[in-house]
Amino acid sequence: MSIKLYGPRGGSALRPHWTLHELGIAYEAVAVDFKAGEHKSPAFLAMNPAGQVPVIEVDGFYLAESIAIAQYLAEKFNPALFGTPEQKAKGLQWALWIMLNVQAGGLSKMAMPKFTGVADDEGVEAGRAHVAKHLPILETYLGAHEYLAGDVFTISDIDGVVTFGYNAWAGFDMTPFPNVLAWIARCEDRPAFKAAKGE
Ligand SMILES: N[C@@H](CCC(=O)N[C@@H](CS)C(=O)NCC(=O)O)C(=O)O
Repeated sequence: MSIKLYGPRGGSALRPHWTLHELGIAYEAVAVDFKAGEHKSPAFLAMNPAGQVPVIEVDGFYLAESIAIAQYLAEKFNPALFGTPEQKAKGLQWALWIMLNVQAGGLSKMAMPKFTGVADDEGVEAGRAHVAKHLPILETYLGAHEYLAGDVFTISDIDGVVTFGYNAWAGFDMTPFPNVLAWIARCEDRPAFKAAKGE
């Protein structure tokens, strides 16, 4: 079987890198040259019309969107990484909640000036207020549960933890959220995370 993953070991593309390492599946990591506009080339757009990484290619099957890729890989190679149907559903509930309430309108808004080079103090403050409003909900949940699905690590923890990786650019102060920080540390301590990052 031939597996190629297009995209760096960071940002959204870290989700499928980490998932493949959790699954112990050998693959080829393919770098995409953003500066040369490779992600907008006809060859790349044929793989993903959205012109974004990550994209995975498995024996001629192409798939984009990091959460969809991670779900597909777990489904194909080891569904145990989902846990029970209830754990799978509960984990997905939280992974989606994090993406919709912490990333969208929050961390991504705070990080935008770092990517565009255009200052936007109002946008950064709105993003900060958005995260501050929602994060206590996750903090309370993780005070009672070790992982998003409950007591076991699942694919949803990969989805959720990678979202918080955007804080490297956003700079949201996480110190009032020790349960969230402990969960991130617990997940990032996994050998597969370190291997995915190339550490
Ligand atoms: N929702 C997508 C987001 C993918 C995404 O934003 N990729 C960025 C890099 S982290 C990208 O390719 N940006 C280039 C562009 O949008 O032109 C996913 O999770 O896969």
